[in-house]
Amino acid sequence: MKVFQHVSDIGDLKLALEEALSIKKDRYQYQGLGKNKTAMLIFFNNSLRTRLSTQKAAMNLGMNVIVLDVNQGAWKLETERGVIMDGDKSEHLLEAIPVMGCYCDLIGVRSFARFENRQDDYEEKILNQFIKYSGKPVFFMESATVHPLQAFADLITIEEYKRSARPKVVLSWAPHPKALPQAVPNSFAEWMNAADVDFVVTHPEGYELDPKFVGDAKVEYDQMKAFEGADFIYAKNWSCPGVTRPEDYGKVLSKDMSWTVDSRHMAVTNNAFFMHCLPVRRNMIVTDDVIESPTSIVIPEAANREISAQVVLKRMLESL
Ligand code: AN0
Ligand code: CP
Repeated sequence: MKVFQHVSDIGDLKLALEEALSIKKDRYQYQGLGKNKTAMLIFFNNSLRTRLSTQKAAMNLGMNVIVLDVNQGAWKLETERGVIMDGDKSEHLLEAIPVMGCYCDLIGVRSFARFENRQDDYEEKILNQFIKYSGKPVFFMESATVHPLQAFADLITIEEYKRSARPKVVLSWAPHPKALPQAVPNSFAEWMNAADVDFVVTHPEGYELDPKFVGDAKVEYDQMKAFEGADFIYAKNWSCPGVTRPEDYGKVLSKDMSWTVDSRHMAVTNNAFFMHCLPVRRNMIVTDDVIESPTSIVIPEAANREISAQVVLKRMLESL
């Protein structure tokens, strides 16, 4: 695997899940694979889980790890070509990327949507430059439009907790004070569409996800109706994807607190498990009692980030 961006990059999902569960049983079984290999993790944005779980996964494989917070100590980077660099940016991405590539065997990059220009974000302008100029396999650690390590961990979690062959999984928009990217819901939708689940998306009007990711998944605008009989509730805020009105891209269109997942919502489900990628704002996205309830699986879900990262790194190491 040279790029990990879309669900299609992982190949057969059943095989990937089997591999994940086998690694979870013995996460040190491939310790020799990463000997004298270096993973470089580049962060343009904050992280807790991605940073720690990916480092842990690399160490489980016997790799060395280098982590760079671009905004803490590195030179400020220009990303546009053709700019006269007489401002505060000291270095261009076009030099920085191949230099980073010199010091490692695999590169992971986190670079969120900037919300300046929908086309730039949806064309993955930053990550594509890493693919093009680093000379190394690149895995996405949340880009402008996708968060595949999260979606893979979510799928592993659903596989572990499901009580029926084809569970009903509901992705629900929930309110948040600030504009958040669409990467998590985009990838979740893409992966759920590829998995053996009954997938439903619910959100207020105007929050329609890009068809490239949501495909022909069922969209139900009535949140309570969507929740009926659900086996898994996956809550997440996202800002306007700008599908129907491009001028609204990245805007907060609603802060409707009736969409906060609470016990009234959970009561109509099939005793559903509650999921969220974290970090989560309590009593905005979900109430204290729901996230603290016995059916909340947000911690095991986060734990599976180590496993999804390890499958991806293992496959990249195997194809070096
Ligand atoms: C980010 C997001 O919504 O994309 C990261 C989630 C994994 N969340 C925040 O910035 C709060
Ligand atoms: N879920 C997730 O990616 O968390 P971090 O932003 O803390 O890495």
